[in-house]
Amino acid sequence: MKLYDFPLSGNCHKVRLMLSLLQLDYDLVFVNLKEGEQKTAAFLQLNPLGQVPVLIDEEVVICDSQAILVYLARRYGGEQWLPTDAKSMSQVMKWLSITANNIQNSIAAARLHFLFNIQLDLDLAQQKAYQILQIFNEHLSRREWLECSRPTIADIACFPYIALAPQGKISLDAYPHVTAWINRIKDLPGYISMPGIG
Ligand SMILES: N[C@@H](CCC(=O)N[C@@H](CS)C(=O)NCC(=O)O)C(=O)O
Repeated sequence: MKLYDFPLSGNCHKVRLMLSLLQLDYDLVFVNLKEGEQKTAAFLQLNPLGQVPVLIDEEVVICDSQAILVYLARRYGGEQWLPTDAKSMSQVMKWLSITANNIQNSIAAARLHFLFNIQLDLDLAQQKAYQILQIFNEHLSRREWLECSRPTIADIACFPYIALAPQGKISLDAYPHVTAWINRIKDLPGYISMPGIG
């Protein structure tokens, strides 16, 4: 397998973490986002959206971190990481949508502003970030994992940008159930970190 990657990307880290938890071998291909390598003709052949991560597994090319997690879980993870019964699968998928929308547009957006000087409505991003953290904290006050009483790709998909929240000047201090969940993920066998996650 080959992962087109940028080290500071939380979306790429979801995939690196999943590959490690599944103990899968792969090659990393560095895509220099700062130099615009993701917009070259060659890369756009892989992902017309011009974004990392992209995973290639033999003849299969997958873009979008959530889609890649679904692929890895189904292809290599058995029932553990993405269960196939209708209720459990829909519960896991809900969190994939939440991370791609609510987390990306709030917590991840604030981080982009401070780390890469991206101009955006910071007040709105931070306000939405605290709303979503409150929802996670309440949800995790009653369970250890987001769904299914065990780690699934729901947890892996939501983890990086929440753990990276302090880089967007969003404090996790008021969310003890979220920080306990972060620590449980860090304790998983095969866990790997990335720059910005302590
Ligand atoms: N929905 C996509 C978003 C991917 C994304 O935003 N990738 C960023 C890095 S985290 C990127 O490649 N940005 C460069 C660009 O948009 O030009 C996913 O989950 O993979």
